[in-house]
Amino acid sequence: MSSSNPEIKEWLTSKTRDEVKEPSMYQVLLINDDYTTREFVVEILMFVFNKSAEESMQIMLKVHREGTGRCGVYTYEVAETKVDTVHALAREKGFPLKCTMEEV
Ligand code: TYC
Repeated sequence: MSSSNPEIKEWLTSKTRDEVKEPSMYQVLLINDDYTTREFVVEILMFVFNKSAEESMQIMLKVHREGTGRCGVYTYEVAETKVDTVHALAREKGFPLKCTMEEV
């Protein structure tokens, strides 16, 4: 901060505050259902959410047992794209798989 003028100093400070504000983050959740196959859910977790085979299996089983589970945390646009991709791939295969996003 080089200015000694308090007004300029305040303007520079508030400008800096605005610029460093972190983006809101969103968790993407898978929802359990009785029709989507376990194999398809594992494939979704591996190829859409970049999880290992082992982690995908663990997340799928958690969703299967508890009703929902977190696939990842992303910025708004990335989370929205992942949700749309899951729904598009599921629709293509005739599965009712649902996915949601919520701010964390
Ligand atoms: N419950 C499904 C079955 O038994 C598997 C499943 C897991 C479906 C997770 C959806 O998000 C899901 N075939």
